[in-house]
Amino acid sequence: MKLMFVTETAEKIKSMEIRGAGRIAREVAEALRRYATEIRVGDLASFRREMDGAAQTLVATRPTAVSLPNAVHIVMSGIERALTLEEAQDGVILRAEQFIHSSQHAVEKIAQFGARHIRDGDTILTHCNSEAALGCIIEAHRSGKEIEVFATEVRPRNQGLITIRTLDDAGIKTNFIVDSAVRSFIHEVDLVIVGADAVTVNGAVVNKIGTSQVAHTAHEARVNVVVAAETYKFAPRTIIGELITIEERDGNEILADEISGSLPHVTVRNPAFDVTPAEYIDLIVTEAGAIPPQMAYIIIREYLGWGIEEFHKTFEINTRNED
Ligand code: RUB
Repeated sequence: MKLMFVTETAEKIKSMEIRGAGRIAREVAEALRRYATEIRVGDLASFRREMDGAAQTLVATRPTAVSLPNAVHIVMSGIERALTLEEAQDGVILRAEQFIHSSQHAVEKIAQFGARHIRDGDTILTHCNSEAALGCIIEAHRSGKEIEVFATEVRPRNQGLITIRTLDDAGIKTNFIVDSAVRSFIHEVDLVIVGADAVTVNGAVVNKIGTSQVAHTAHEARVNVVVAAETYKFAPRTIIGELITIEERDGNEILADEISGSLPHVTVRNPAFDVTPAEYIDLIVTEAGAIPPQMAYIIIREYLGWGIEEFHKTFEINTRNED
């Protein structure tokens, strides 16, 4: 009896009406909160079953942004320990509200910390549309620094358009360029700031396709690369070697079916994200402070509460169950 809005939220995430890793996480927490509030079940076991079903529907929408399973994990944690239906329900509602609030707070904190890395007179390049990255740029402008921005177009979904509208609304001088023009302009750029969909234990950053090219170009030109990422974008399961799945979307986002259909030897490939290795990243700004990418494990352990011993415990339990 999945309530409509859970499937609606899932559809909006799939179609990218709801997009951006932070927003996806908050909308998912809100969908679980509403589900827990409005669901009509008679006992604890049914509540757990229903909530698990809703969580699975939401997690299955897009595979890359780890903020999504992390948000679900945070909101659903404790549901197993609850002794009554009411306790389980209240717990989900409370954790969802807390997550949404702390996520908004994290974006504000990152804006303050990130803005300190922007100097008066800097030209910044950003790729895709990241509220965390834009927060830093807008905060630097708000605090009186004179800055200029290069924003990429972001093929195929043109998230760059959302970015330039936001920058324009803030009154920030902005240059709009095609993705392939980054190397032509990198010598006019002092700093690259991007967001993240996932940060792995070895400090690699998964973000919109093209980010690794931007970072590689910046590295070659000795331009610093800053990643703005809330702690819930760090990927705990990379500790045990799990890889981040890179979403590959429909080719018709790049080339209309009627054209590709007439080209039998052509396959359109459309990965939505890529991986930037830690060596091309100077700093990751989180709400807990700015860290070098090599310190990603500390964030996973201290802020998400997943140390390697957690996995040992899980494995022990699993092994015991199999005995
Ligand atoms: C969005 C994207 C953004 C990150 C971070 O990709 O790659 O850079 O999600 O964004 P898509 P934020 O448009 O495919 O969702 O800082 O807003 O969480």
